[in-house]
Amino acid sequence: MAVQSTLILIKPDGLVKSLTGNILSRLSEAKLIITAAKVVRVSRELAEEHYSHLKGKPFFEELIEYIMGEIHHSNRVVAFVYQGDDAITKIRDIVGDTNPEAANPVSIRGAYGRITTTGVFENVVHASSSPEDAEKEIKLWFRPDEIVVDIYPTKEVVLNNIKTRVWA
Ligand code: DAT
Ligand code: MG
Repeated sequence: MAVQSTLILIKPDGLVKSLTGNILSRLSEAKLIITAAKVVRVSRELAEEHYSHLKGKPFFEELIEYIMGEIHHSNRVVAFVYQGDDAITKIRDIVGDTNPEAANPVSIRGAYGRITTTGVFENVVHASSSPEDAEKEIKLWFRPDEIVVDIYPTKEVVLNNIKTRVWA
């Protein structure tokens, strides 16, 4: 058994269906710890980078619109990092297969997901599927100081001339 970290996203359909509590209850069965959590407004750039491995697929554009919340009129997802022994497999087992109609009916996707008439897999949650994917995805969605444990190597930099937003 290896200690792993994995990225979970509650997608816009999970949020508009008010499933956050149900999903977190199911995920807690894995007996892992949450090391990061936040609500994220999803830009097109973030969406396309997250799904870069699917660029060119016929469903790519709808997938991007879905994760950006355009289909559900809700431009946000909730992102978590979970950590623990075999976290990636344990979470994927609870989450279920990619296709919600093929997923085990007691999995999150099997219980709450659906395929739309235009063929979008509205599968409620994202969960990393390998250590390599988890590293790419955690680094994409979180900065090092947003995670309460050290997972990947970091470096300190001094930034000058960076435009950022502060409280007025
Ligand atoms: P997963 O989300 O289970 O890791 P993936 O990485 O292969 O699956 O694909 C990412 C998302 O893309 C998936 O959650 C739903 C969508 N998708 C994948 N294959 C699809 C297909 N054949 N038709 C429609 N959507 C699909
Ligand atoms: Mg995947």
